[in-house]
This record gives sequence, structure tokens and C-alpha cells, in this order.
Amino acid sequence: KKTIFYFLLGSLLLPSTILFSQTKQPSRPNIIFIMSDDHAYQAISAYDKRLISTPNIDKIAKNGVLFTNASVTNSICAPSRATILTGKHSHLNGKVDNHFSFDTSNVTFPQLLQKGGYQTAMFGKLHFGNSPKGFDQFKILPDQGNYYNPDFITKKEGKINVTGYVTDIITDMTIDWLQKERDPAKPFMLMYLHKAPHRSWLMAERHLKEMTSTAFPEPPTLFDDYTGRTGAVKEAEMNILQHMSWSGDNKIYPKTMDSLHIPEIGFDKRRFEAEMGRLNPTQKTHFNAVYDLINAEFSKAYPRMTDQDKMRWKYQRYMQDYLGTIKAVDENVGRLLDYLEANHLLENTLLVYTSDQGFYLGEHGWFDKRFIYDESFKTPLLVSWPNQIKAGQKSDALVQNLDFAQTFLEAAGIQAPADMQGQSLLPLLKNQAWERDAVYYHYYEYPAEHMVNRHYAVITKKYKLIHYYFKEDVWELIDREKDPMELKNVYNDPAYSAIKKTLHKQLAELRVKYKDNSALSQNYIDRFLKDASEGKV
Ligand code: SGN
Ligand code: CA
Repeated sequence: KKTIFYFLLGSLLLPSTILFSQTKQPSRPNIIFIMSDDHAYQAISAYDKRLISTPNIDKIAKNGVLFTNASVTNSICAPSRATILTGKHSHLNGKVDNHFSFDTSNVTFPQLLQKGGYQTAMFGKLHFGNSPKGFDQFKILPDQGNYYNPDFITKKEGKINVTGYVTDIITDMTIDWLQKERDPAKPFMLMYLHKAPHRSWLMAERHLKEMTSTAFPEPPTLFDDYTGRTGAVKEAEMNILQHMSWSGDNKIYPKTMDSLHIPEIGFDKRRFEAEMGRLNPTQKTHFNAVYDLINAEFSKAYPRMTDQDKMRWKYQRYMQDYLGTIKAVDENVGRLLDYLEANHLLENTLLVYTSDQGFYLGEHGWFDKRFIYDESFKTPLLVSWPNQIKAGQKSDALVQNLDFAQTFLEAAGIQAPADMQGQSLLPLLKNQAWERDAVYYHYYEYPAEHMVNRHYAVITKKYKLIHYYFKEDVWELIDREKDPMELKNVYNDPAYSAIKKTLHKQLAELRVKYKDNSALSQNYIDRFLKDASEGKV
């Protein structure tokens, strides 16, 4: 009798339980996209422990997946962001370089998520020359933004100025939004976008003493003389000794420069003032306490310094300041993760940490990015989603920033437009079948700052076939397994003639697949030259 009673009770309750669980728990995940600007994977301890410890960023990979072969399609800021938002290569979304504004008639994944019922917000650096569409709330830096006391363009209050350090402020805004504006009835998509560690590398006051008294190991190719590769590598203006500015980048005071009669490149006094000139008196006191000392020691040492000493000195100053800015990024990522954990917002959240591209930390003697060589072609990528993705994984799949839009749309159960060009990473994240044996790359911004020639390429796990095509027309073939530091062009080595043929075929196929043809590229070249001749660039 008892059994029959419970059976009847159970069958009465069951349908309502199903109904209840369907309405109560929105199963669509939240999406949090964390991106810093110019953050090299060499400066994340989950990838490389030599330079810095980033325990909070590392935690994301511990909870999920660390991608060791993630890359960008065009290694420069705004174009990478446009590719992320549109799921299209630069030649199709139109944002081929940093010069022109983003074409807002493009369809972006935040617009689709918003239409599909997501609450959306963006905080930090966008760098599009206009405001983003598809966001319920945004507070973005104008253009590159500033490290200290930055201005923001906001959706609801127009332009505002906030006192303090940019990385802390962007995090405050983000957590504030989660606390006060988030609608718990909806899933959300949040873009939390740091300016750091972009040039010219001003760290938070609290890290000044520690970071300026630390010495960092040099990369083996710091004194690369660029032999064995094409002219494009030699022509680039991103050598630490020759092109990094003493005052603007390394914070040698203009008055120290004058007293030592040091010839300076570029607009470095402007650059020095552009960031250091924004400090308020208290901030300035903290900076001076540290940089006065550096300037005094430098003044004493400079007259006896050889070129090699200068390179070494600049590299150390570069690393102290660059890595100093990352200290605050890691602390603030930790602050956000703690908030999410405390509020049970981690489990059903697809959370990504990446950068708009990688960066050279002295490899090949360089700073900056743009080139197809690993340090700037690759980008960090750490992903977690505890409800769906197993913790502690590592993947060497050839994934790209091109894939984010479709990944997020699929996670949200929204159909991606057919003309998006990426591949959702969800199957890969869930250990299901996912394949790609080569990726495509195309960099355009030339002639321009740092003078990196235009190039396109096919990249497999084993090789890179690169075509520098603008000023000079030359090919490079890199054997990634035999030459991991990418110091030798084997394009004309007969031993590679068969592989060269295969790669040429793959490259041609990818250009057709992604609809990149020379006519399109020629359009951008013409447009650039016209604007340059009219003084607009
Ligand atoms: C600035 C920097 C460059 C950097 C570009 C692009 N110069 O112009 O070194 O390559 O931004 O960076 S600075 O003297 O103004 O700092 S990007 O990340 O926005 O693409
Ligand atoms: Ca960047």
C-alpha cells in the first residue's frame, strides 16, 4: 500500500519538478572575456616561469584548458579586436590596421547575444575610433587610453575622468557592474579589457620599488643580428637598443638626456610627458622616489657604457616596467575571480583570458609585435567553464582569435551567421572531434610605426611559409621543429622543395577559403597610399 502511495505521490510531483527546474536555472552560460593589451605568453607563469609569477591568471588554466598554439590572424590591436568581434579576417571586416575606424555596419557577436537575451557590458580598451554596438553598458578608454587618471567614454554619462591607476579602475567598474547592474534573470556577456601591458609601461605605484630592483634573465636571441632572414626582418624598427626611447620608454628624464647629450630618437620627450605628465603630485612623489635614483645611477654609468651594455640596460628597464604593469593585471584578475567565486558565478561561466596579440620581450632584440614569428603571432589563451570543461587540460590545437565569436554563440545556443569564418572551440573544449591543420595570417600596417612589411602566411604545426609582398617581394620558410627560435630562412634550401610545394598549395587554398585575394589587398594598399599622400595617416 505504502509503495502505491509513494508511486502516486511521485507521479503527481514529477511533472512540476521538471517544469520548476526548467524555469529556475537558466542553463545558458555567462561569458566573461578577459583580454589584456600586448600581453606576451612569456609573461604568464602558466606558460613560462622565467620572468614573472601570475598565480591568478594561471588559476584559469588550472580550472580548465591552457592553449599552447593559440594565435591571431593579424598581430595588431584594433584589427585583432575586430576579428574577435566579427569572427572574420581583417580583409572582410575591413579593419586591416589601426588607422581607420571600425566599420560599425559589421555584425558582431555581442549584438547577436544581446538580441538573444544576454545582458552585455564592456569595460576598458577597445581602440576602434567609435563606440561598440550591442552593449547594455560600456565604459571604454578613448583610443589607447592612459595609465594614470584616465578618461573614459561611457554609454550613460558621456566622457568621465577617474583618478587612479587604469588597471584597478577597469576592475572596479567591472565588479561594480556585476554587483549593481547585473540582471540575475538573464545570462550575461562581459568584456573586461585591460590597457596594460601596452607601451609605455607605467606600473602601479605599489609595485615600483619591487619591480625596479629586480633583474630579469635575457632571452638567447637578444643580440640577434638578423642574418639568414629576409630584408623585412632587418628593416623593422623595433630593436630595443636602436628604437626604444630612453626617456619615453625607459623613463630617463629629459633633463638627464640633455645633460648627457644623448641623441634621442622619435618624439620621446612627448612620449615621456604623455604619461608621466599626467601624474598628480602624490603619484609623482612616488615615481620620483624611484626614478630619481635610476636617473642618478644611469648618469654615472652612461659615459662608460658600450652598445652591448646599453642593450642590456634598456632590456632590464623594459622588463621592469612591462612586467610591473602585469603585476597589477594579475592582482586584479584575482580580484574578479574571487568575486565570481564568492557569488557562485564561476561554475556556469565560460571564462576566457587572452591578449589582442603576443609581444617580443627581447627575442630577436625586439619589442612590439606585428610579425608572424611566434612571440607575436601566438597569443595567450586560458579557458575555464567548470560545469562543462574538465580542469587541468593542455591543448596544442591551432586555434585563433577568429574562433571566439562562433564559440560564444554556440555556447549561448545562438546560430552564428554563415559568413563568419572561425570554428567553434566548444567540441575541442569538451574533448570531442575538432580538426584544423593550418591557419592563415595577414598583416597590413606598413609603411607605419615600427616598419614591419606587409605579409601573409600559412602556418602549420611544423612550418611557416611567409610572403613579404609590399616593398620587397620575398618568401620565407621556417622549420618550426628544427628551428624553434626562427633564425633561418630555408626557402631556397633544396631539401625543402617538396614541403615548399605542399605549403604553397595550402596557402593558395586558404586564400580562396577565406576569400583573401590580391585584388582586395590591393584595395587597401591603394587606400593607404592615397590617405598617406593627403597626410591623413
Ligand atoms: C602606439 C605605440 C606603438 C605600438 C602602437 C600599436 N607607440 O603607437 O609602439 O606599436 O601603439 O599598438 S607609442 O609611443 O605611442 O606608445 S596597438 O597595441 O594599439 O596595436
Ligand atoms: Ca595590442
